[in-house]
Amino acid sequence: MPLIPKSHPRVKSLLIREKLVDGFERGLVAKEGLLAQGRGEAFDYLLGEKTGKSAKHAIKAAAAQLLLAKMPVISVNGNVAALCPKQIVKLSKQTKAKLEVNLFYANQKRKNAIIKTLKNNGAKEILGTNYKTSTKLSGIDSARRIVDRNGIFAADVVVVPLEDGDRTIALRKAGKKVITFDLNPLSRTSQTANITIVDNVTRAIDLLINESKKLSKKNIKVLQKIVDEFDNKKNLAENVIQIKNNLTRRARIA
Ligand code: PTJ
Repeated sequence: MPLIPKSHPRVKSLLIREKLVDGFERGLVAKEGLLAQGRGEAFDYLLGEKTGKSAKHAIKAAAAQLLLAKMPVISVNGNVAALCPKQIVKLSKQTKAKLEVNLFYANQKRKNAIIKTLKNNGAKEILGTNYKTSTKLSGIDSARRIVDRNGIFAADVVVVPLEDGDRTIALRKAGKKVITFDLNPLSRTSQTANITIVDNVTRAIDLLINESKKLSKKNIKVLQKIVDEFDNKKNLAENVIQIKNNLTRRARIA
């Protein structure tokens, strides 16, 4: 019998870790994905392991941006497939976004395992698997440059959760709006995306699904106003202040 209730943030964090390790054992997650999880956990701890006001603000802007999109695409990597496959599929249905598997550490076996997981969770069409429709996105050195001509390449809005390196800048240069989930407000991806949700994807994704559902009743003008009024740099700075305040509070307690 656990001494701490399951709803306690520390227990939740351990459950998320277990999901990722399980995903690694099932061949979904790259070895490096375990390191990414560790980095994320550290930032989650500093953020207080809860969805802050700034994250909620970014979630609202992201929902509006997705609903305004003509062709939104959600890019799926190993960590996301292990942590929240059901919700990723639900978000794609709610916002009419396509799903495309796009890996940094490219590996066909892992790609197949991710596709199987997404299908088991209700996905119908998954892009990123057909070499006949694949093309290259310029400005990226990694395997992430291989994208689907009918997916990320043609998209106007791309969701890139738990992202590394230089892809966000390349997507922006290609004229796309980029939404990311990243617990590190200082990462290159966070700093270069149009909308950065600084929260654990496992918490924020349900909120994004709900917000998209709520905002789907609003007209284009209202949605555009939400997007136009959102300032990512300001929002990121607020997240950094949240970390600073948490640290100060914890240091006082200690
Ligand atoms: O499956 P692949 O081959 O595409 O590889 C995926 C990983 C995640 C290994 C790859 O994209 C990578 O190496 O990413 P990075 O450079 O470690 O960046 C991941 C970012 O996501 C870091 O800033 C982490 O803090 C953040 N992060 C980790 N876990 C979570 C998270 N953000 C939100 N929710 C999380 N659960």
